[in-house]
Amino acid sequence: MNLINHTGIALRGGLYVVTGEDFFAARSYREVVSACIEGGAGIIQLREKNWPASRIFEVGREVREITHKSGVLLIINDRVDLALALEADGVHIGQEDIPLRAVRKLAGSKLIIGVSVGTPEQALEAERSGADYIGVGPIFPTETKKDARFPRGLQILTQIRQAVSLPIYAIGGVKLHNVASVIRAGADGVAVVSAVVGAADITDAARNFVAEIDRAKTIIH
Ligand code: TZP
Ligand code: MG
Repeated sequence: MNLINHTGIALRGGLYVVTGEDFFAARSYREVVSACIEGGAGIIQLREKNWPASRIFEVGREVREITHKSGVLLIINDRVDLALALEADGVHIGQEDIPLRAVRKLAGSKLIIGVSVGTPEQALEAERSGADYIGVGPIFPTETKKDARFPRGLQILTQIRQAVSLPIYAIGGVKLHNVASVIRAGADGVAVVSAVVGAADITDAARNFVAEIDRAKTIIH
């Protein structure tokens, strides 16, 4: 895994929690994000597809404060402008967002840039264009992303692991029972929405994920 990225912040895999207020069951952003961090999440991605920028900024400021205090990375979904304005650690873009090279031009070395990929070709292109990590998926079926492509299965992780040296986060339908399989297939970490932020006990869920990732890694190495 290539740990040196544009910002100098090392990405070591582990638990990467992606938000979505729809799953919070009336709990606040503060409560949910704090619980994720207490459970050991190393990265929080603020992802609210249907919110106006003003609301993302407002909530983002609160999340920035919480993540900053605890040394957890904050990544903003889609919007490089909001990531810069919030002094987040990074931005996450998909294949249909502003192209990576253009985002890098705007962000320079201020932001980690993560890219969603679904094929080895997209992974190679992301690496060549200066991505700092990739999200690979959807690995398993998921109800969370309505426009998600077909599940790629574990073999895509192995193929992409062979193609690039970027840190890989597996996403899509990742649950406690299949975490070990995605790590074994080549992922460095897992990006999870519903199984963490939708859990009745978020701290406990995050803690279990972290333990399972660590366990899977010791078995491999
Ligand atoms: N990108 C690919 S699948 C997905 C995203 C954002 C949703 C993952 O959500 P869940 O609830 O962990 O399956
Ligand atoms: Mg996007």
